[in-house]
Amino acid sequence: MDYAVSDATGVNPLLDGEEHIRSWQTDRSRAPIATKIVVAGGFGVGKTTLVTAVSEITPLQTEALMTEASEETDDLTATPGKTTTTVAMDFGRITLDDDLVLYLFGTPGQQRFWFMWDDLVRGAIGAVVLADTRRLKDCFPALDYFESCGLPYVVAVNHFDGSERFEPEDVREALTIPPHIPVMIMDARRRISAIETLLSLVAHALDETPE
Ligand SMILES: Nc1nc2c(ncn2[C@@H]2O[C@H](COP(=O)(O)OP(=O)(O)OP(=O)(O)O)[C@@H](O)[C@H]2O)c(=O)[nH]1
Ligand SMILES: [Mg+2]
Repeated sequence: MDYAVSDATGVNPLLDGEEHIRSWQTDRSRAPIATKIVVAGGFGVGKTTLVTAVSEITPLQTEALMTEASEETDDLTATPGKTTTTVAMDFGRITLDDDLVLYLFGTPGQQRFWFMWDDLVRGAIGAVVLADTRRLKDCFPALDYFESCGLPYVVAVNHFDGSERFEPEDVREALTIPPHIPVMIMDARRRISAIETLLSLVAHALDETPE
């Protein structure tokens, strides 16, 4: 099933956020389907950035300031501008094609908060695993987690400025991702790029769901 990024009136709901939300809330003829999606990946890979970029509501964030105390455990070499980290979850919402509402749950990246994941994935239709090609191995725990619990997932490489560009097939090979799982290169800061990733996950989750 394809979900277009516009509605029947020709108004693009993803760009006209406030107006769209108003009509969405008052139109009684519609029965939108609500689904839950998890955004996972290693520390500082851009999970909070993605949820913030696409959310049509002010995203719920649980960011805590990082201090020198975590210098030993939290490697900031790839993201020197990062000053906070997610300690519980990110939460946002996006409506696609007027009848599909995605509730986005971003996981915390630091290993010491992984106990949250079992709660965050409950009821989800699928997950986006974000990866950074400079530290690919950081996404292995997320890949293993979703493989072991059987949740459909896609792999999205969040391309950071200045890092080497790779083709999706190179990333697939490096991570040994099976052929049926979508792998894409995106930019978590760009709304349209992040939405494309979410659409790909929804399509993949529908393919994986038994009739
Ligand atoms: N250049 C560039 N910077 C990015 C991109 N995505 C995120 N960032 C920056 O990278 C840093 C990490 O982003 P976050 O969104 O906090 O990462 P996170 O995965 O939520 O981190 P944790 O919750 O701490 O695991 C931030 O300083 C962002 O501004 C990107 O695509 N390109
Ligand atoms: Mg975060």
